[in-house]
Amino acid sequence: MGKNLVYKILEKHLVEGELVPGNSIGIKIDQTLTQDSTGTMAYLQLEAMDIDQVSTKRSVAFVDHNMLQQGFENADDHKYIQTVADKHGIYFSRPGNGICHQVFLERFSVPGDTLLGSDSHTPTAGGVGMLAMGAGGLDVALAMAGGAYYINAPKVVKVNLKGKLNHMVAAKDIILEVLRRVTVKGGVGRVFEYGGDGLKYLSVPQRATITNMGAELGATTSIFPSDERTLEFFKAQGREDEYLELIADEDAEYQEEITIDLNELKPLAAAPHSPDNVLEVESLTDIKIDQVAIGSCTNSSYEDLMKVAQILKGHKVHKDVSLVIAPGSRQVMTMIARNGALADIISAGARILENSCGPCIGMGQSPGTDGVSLRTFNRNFYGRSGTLSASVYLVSPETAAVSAIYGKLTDPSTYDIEFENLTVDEFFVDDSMIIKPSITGSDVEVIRGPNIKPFPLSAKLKESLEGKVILKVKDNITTDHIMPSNAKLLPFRSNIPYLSKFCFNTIDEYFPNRALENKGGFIVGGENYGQGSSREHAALAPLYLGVKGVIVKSFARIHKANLINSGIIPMEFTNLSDYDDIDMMDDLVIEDIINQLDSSHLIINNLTKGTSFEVKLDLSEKDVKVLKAGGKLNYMKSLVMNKAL
Ligand code: MIC
Ligand code: SF4
Repeated sequence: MGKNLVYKILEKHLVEGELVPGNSIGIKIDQTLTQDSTGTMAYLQLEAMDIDQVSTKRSVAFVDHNMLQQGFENADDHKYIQTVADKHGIYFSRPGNGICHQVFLERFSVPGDTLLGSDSHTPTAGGVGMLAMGAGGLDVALAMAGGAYYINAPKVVKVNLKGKLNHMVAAKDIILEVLRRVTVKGGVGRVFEYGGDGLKYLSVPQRATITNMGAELGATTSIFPSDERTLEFFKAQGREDEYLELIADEDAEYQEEITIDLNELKPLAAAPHSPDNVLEVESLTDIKIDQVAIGSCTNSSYEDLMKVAQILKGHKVHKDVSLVIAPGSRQVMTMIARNGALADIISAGARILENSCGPCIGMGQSPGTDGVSLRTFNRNFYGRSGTLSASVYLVSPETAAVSAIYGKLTDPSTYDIEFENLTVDEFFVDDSMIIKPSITGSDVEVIRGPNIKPFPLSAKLKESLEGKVILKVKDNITTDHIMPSNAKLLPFRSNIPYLSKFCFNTIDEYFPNRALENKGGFIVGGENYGQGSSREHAALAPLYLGVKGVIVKSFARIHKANLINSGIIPMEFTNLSDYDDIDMMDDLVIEDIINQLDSSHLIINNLTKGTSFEVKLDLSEKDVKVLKAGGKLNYMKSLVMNKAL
């Protein structure tokens, strides 16, 4: 049997373990990316590792999330990231240069390379055949320091795209269809590799929309082959020399397969409050809308905004709709400014935002009370827009722009238009907002503002763990529930003591106090606990509040890794019905945890109920060592000390 693309790349980067689906493997990371809201923590951790220069082929620090500067905090964090990057040999993409995933795709992506990013949408670069994965900041810092990245060798799902998309049906509709079929938890432990005769009609920006939102499947990553369409993109970016052809063997083996007939696909929307709550737009056309937001790392390419401009040209945004648009990068913004498309967008009545994440992460533009917002983004989790009563629908740029004109959700396939000039032979290239690092980092002074506080470290694991159940939650809890992010909280990403006061705030505002009063304890949850972002703050804030273990039906990949890195024990119910028998404030004890961790199961006693139950531990040998040491930084310190002895 021949090889698929994923295993071809993994094989080249394997440094530990055997390449068999499900096995723990270590891989070499070629490139890393960070963004500012996870980057401060990642660089504090890198500094704690005491290395001079990064060992990766290329590492890039972006500033794109915390852009509103309502106080000194964000500006200080930007300066910290700029100086720490300069000192350690890391490229710095200045605020205003664009969203990390869009700029990375344009200027740094390389087919066949591995990329680790402290952002869950790092798989965007899979659009050009990179094996690109999201991770917590500590794992990215370790990769910068030259360490391997550990994952379970994935199952590879072939997504066979047949035929061609119809008029006004978009790449966004393809990934929404995958989400409809696979759900937000169906991708765990899998990589989605795209193939089929439909590929030739999909440009790199369209492919990147699909790999970007593949994160919502819970997948390890998604990838497209690197082919003629990829070469076209690299040529137009003036980076032909970094292009490499990369395709799966004809008889490649896949563990699973999905086929999507593109000719059959219709415009789709993800209804509140989950990206897999997917319906056909034609079934939602009576919904009146208050806001349309176009942008985010999913849909803010030149091609997307050219479509939006051509739809809006000569029309006005409906009087009851606020249309906001954030181009993905300075490259995109400059090009639409120069060719007049931006003028068409502005004269239709759109409000132009800077090239950044903006409303996608709640940095402004929260809808009004009970507002209905159509967004071209990738996540519509409860509360993420900043307005708890808002209803957010995720749609393509085509659906968004047409609906903005009519003031209600509108099926774009009823709109008559022939798009032109969606691609160019040459993108506008100006890398002057990407600062190359100093050659002699030792001379650079790292500037730290007063908002940067030390991050919490767990203590070495004790003989037994005991505590109360201080929170019981249901299925599909997101990291936006655990550690909400919005314009008010994002400036405190390097201040865990302050952030922890808001932990689980949208679900249970008394949680932080209860945790402190009870000196921590356990969290009990349902399926897919911790889905969504890579923010390790969703582990560090609970750690600060004394959380010792999380017992759930199943975990999302990145959050589970972040819990282990923080020294919090992730446990899964062996019998799912045991979830029903635990109540808030039950007293739990795990005896002899040090020895129990060495097995694949452990027993928890519920003292309140006088019962005991079994949980599964899906941990590698290394994970167990990390947990016993009280987290990854402690574990690494112990390795260094042992070497010194
Ligand atoms: C997101 O889209 O949720 C974020 C904000 O980009 C996060 C990172 C963060 O929380 O800073 C992500 O996707 O990992
Ligand atoms: Fe930024 Fe939104 Fe993309 Fe996250 S999903 S990186 S917040 S644009």
